[in-house]
Formats: sequence, structure tokens, C-alpha cells
Amino acid sequence: MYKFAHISDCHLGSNRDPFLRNLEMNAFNYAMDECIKRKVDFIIVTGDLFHSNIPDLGVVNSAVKKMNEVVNQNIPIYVIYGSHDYSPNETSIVDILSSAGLFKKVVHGEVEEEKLKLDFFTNPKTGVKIVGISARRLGLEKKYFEMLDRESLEKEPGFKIFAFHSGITELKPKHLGRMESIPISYLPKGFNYYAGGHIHQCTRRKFEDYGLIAYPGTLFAGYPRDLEDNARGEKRGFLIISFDNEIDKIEFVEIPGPEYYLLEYDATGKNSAKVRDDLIAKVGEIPAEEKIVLLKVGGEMSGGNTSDIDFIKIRNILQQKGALYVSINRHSLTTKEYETVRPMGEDIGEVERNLFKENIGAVKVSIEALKGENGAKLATELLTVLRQNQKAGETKKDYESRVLKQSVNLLKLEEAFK
Ligand SMILES: [Mn+2]
Repeated sequence: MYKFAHISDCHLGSNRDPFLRNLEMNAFNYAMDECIKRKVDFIIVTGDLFHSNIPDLGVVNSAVKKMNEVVNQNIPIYVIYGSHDYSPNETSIVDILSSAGLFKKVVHGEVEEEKLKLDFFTNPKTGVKIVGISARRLGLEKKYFEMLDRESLEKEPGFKIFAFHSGITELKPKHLGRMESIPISYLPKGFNYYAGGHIHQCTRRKFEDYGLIAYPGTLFAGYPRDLEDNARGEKRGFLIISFDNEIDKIEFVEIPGPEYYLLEYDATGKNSAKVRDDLIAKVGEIPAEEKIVLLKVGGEMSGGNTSDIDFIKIRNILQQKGALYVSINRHSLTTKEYETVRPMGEDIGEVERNLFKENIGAVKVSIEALKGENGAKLATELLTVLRQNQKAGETKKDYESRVLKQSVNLLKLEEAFK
């Protein structure tokens, strides 16, 4: 009997706070150590190993050290890009580590007569055949699926794994309703295992004509929303699949995490003074010691201003009570007195996407790519490029030309800037 580990959405480098960053790396180290301990034959990482294409080098260094330990035990690591560690016009750290031989990208293929032909990679020890489609920014991999030559993949004999980084419509959790996804019919049939990434909750189901489709979910938290899910009891970890000619057993390996406390407060219909007093009284009662405390305040207040609520004081109270980390989410808190301020989403990314979507109609342009949904997507991507910080050691001039180059590439304006 052989076994492999399926890990996904590690999002290394996503947390800026040093305490959370430490937990993030610990979760990854724990997963790697378990793979060694349990003597898996190989590991497959289905995207978003890192949170960005060029993550903080300290984070990369820690991750490389750990993966090197794994590889030195003769456990190869196979990787595809996720939506975060892929960049359309920049080299990704995934490319660099793959060039260095630390792990192998398992996406190989070419387009012939408008058909995407993929080549299987065979793991030498187990004979398992692996093929996959990496993510592209904002769900563009859909096009690749539409071009995919499924027939030749379906004909291939042997134990087969299909790796991908996309939501599957039939498996999508409810709260991701608006997330782009592909229907299950886009996948080639008859694989033994469909190794998915992108959905951050552990989800698995067998579909007729297909094998098992599984998402291990994130190892810790790539987004604030994941932390909330952790507080609600979501278990984090990865999957180990035992098999010979067929899958014998699937085990979810849980990664131990810290304790959480989530306080959700609905301010609807209350004035700001009431909300302030309520919140101070409530946080005073929270058993915050040794816990990650998440405070989520939303709703439309009947009067007063959101700035009347002293969130700094609230945070201080929780820190004095010994909270390990305090996160306050008030993106959906508004007040009737300021009509222009409306809740637009649960986190900054969602607020931005929704703002662009809603306002794109008011922009008068003749270029098709800048209109409607596509225009809104492009604007979101451009914002990501523009908000990059200057890197340590990078001159201002290099920084400016890097951001300009990426923006020009994104907008396909190379000609105009020659
Ligand atoms: Mn992800």
C-alpha cells in the first residue's frame, strides 16, 4: 500500500502580524513533519503555497528549509500554481523553487489546434500519473478547461490524479456563492482522485463517473474570513490518501491551532453611544486570556458616527485581559446619518470588488475590455499592482519602473509605452 499527502492553500506570508505569521509557519511545519512521520510516498500541493508570487524572503527561507527536510527523506513534492502565487507577467517564487529542484510543477502541456493537450507526469516509486491545471488570476483558468482535451486524459490507464485550483460549482460552500467556479463537467472523467485547491474548507465528495473530488482547505488562515471560520470550529489540516490500484482510505490530519473567541455584534437600530457602551460591557466579559479574539461589528446604526466608538480602547481592554491577538472587523458598520457610507462587503477585498462592479457602468469608455465585469476585474487587478510596497533594497526608480511595467502589461499597453 502506498500513500500520498494532499495539501493546499498554505498562503505562507499572508499574515503580517508576527504572532499570526508564526502560527501560519508552525501549521506548515507541522504538516511537513507529519508527512515525514507517516512516511508518505509523495506530497501534492494544489496551489497557493505562498500568498503572493514574490513573498517575504524570510518566509520563503523558513518554508524552503522545511521542504528540504522532506525532500531529503526521499519524499518528492509536486506543486501547481494557485490564484495567489501566480503572476501573469512576473516570475513567481514557485518557478524559482521549481528551477532549483526543490519541487516539481506538474502542469505540462501545449495547445494544438485550439485544444489543450496535457502530459502526465509519473511518480517513479508508485507509478501514479499526475496531471493538472494551474490557476490564473481571477478565475481565468476557465478558458483552459474549455480548451482541455479530456478524451486523451480519460483514455490513459493507471492510477491517475488530476490537480487543479478552482472552485467546482457543485461543491462550492454557500458563502462563496459569487466566487467563480467551473462545473464538474469540465473535468476529465475516470480519475481516481481529483486534488483540488482554492476552497479553504475541507470538502470531499464522490461523483458518478468521476472519482473522489477533494479539497483539504487551508492549513491555518489565508484570509480574515478563515480565522472567523476557525473560531466557529472549522478544523484545519490536510489529507492523506492510502491506495494500491484504487483508493483504500482517506484520512484528515488535523493541525492543532490556538483557541478562539468570536464576538459578533449587530448595531442595527442602535445609536453610537449605545453601541459603544454595549461593546465595552461585552468585551469586559470575554474570557480573552490565551485566545485569539475576533470582534465583528456590523449593521446600520440609527444615529451618531462610527468614530464615536472607541475601538482603540476596546482593543486595549482585550489585550490587557491577555488576548494572544485581537482582530476587529467593522467593515460593514454604517450609520443612517451618513447615507453615502453603505456596507459593501465583509473584508477589504470584497468591498473593493463590489465598488468597482457597481460603479463600472458610470465609466464611459470605448474599449470593450474596460467595460462591465471584465473592466471591474481589470481594475481590481490594477489596484493589486499599484498597492505594492517598495521592496527592501529597491531604489525608488526601480520601484516606479517595476510598478509601471506591471501596470502597462496588465492593461496590454506595451505598444503605447515603447
Ligand atoms: Mn487560496
